[in-house]
Amino acid sequence: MLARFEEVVDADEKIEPRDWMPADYRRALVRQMSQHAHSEVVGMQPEGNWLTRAPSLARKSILLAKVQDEAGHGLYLYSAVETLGVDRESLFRALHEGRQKYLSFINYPTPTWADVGALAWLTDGAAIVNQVPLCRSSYGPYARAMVRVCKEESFHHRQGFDALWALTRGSAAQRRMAQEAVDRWWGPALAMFGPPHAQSTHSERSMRWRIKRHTNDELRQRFVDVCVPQAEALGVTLPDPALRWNAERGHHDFTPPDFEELRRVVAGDGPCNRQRVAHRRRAHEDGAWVREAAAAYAAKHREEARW
Ligand code: FAQ
Repeated sequence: MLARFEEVVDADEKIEPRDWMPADYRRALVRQMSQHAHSEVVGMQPEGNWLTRAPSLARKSILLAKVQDEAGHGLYLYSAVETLGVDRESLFRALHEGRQKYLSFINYPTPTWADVGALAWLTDGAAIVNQVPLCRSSYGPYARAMVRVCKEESFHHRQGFDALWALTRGSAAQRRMAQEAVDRWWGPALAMFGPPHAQSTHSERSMRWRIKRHTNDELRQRFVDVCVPQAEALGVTLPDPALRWNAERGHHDFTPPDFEELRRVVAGDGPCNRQRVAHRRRAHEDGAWVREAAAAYAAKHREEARW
């Protein structure tokens, strides 16, 4: 069975929920996909914070659509994790009890409207670089969920760029606000890709199983190379004096993010960790009656269908 599993993975075909898979492969998927689902759902908070204060009706509608998309991504991903035999309630419990993680950047605040633009331009941009290869992940339900997610992330990225574009073409105060927000989000966006390869505990195995396709460092480099011309078009400076084109490597040199800070934020000590998890727990408790009503409605229909 192991030989058959490896044959399918090596041939770049998909493993499906009905197929036999090694217990460690299943565990690796549950870990990464549930963290991914949690990131989408908790990730609604930094921008949700600005829904009632968006500068125009058009900006509000766009932001509302984006935040709702994140909830949808969470749903695709929780459903995909359920195909591995893990129920959704237990995933929520793990998140609320701090046993499962979500991505580090979500633990940073969005103090100005420009942060909403910078957050989306940089972290949705990073999410696209990370997630496009996941569309070819070896686990079918994960790969298929990613195709839809990536299409929506492109809109998210674009609307962040557009919000910054408007600010960088505005008054001196607006240009300053945009630059300061980019200064705040550059580091967290670079750190999103995870620890350097030498310190990555899961990469080797996840790459062998084709759950992920590239090292964290390869994706981080790709992200930097993509961002530089976009920053030039926007007219903002990326806050790294070491950032320059290296013709020999065919890539930009850059200063790596502060991995010690990443470690602290992942361990629960970022600027907004406690606030994000407390808010998530409260939202879950407040929504209990909706889940109960939906379950009762579904049960009633099942009963009627039997008759
Ligand atoms: N934050 O061995 P590796 C979005 C953990 S959100 C927190 O390198 P791996 C919505 C890692 O889990 C985008 N923890 O791990 C949005 C592991 O811990 P563990 C969601 C991190 O798995 C956008 C340990 O460190 N996308 O789009 C981080 O091979 C904008 C060792 O690390 C995904 O989730 C981190 N940054 O590589 C909302 C992508 N980095 O489990 C609002 C899917 C590492 O042993 C605005 N995930 N860790 O306790 C992945 O691609 C991978 O899991 C990585 C990490 C690349 C995150």
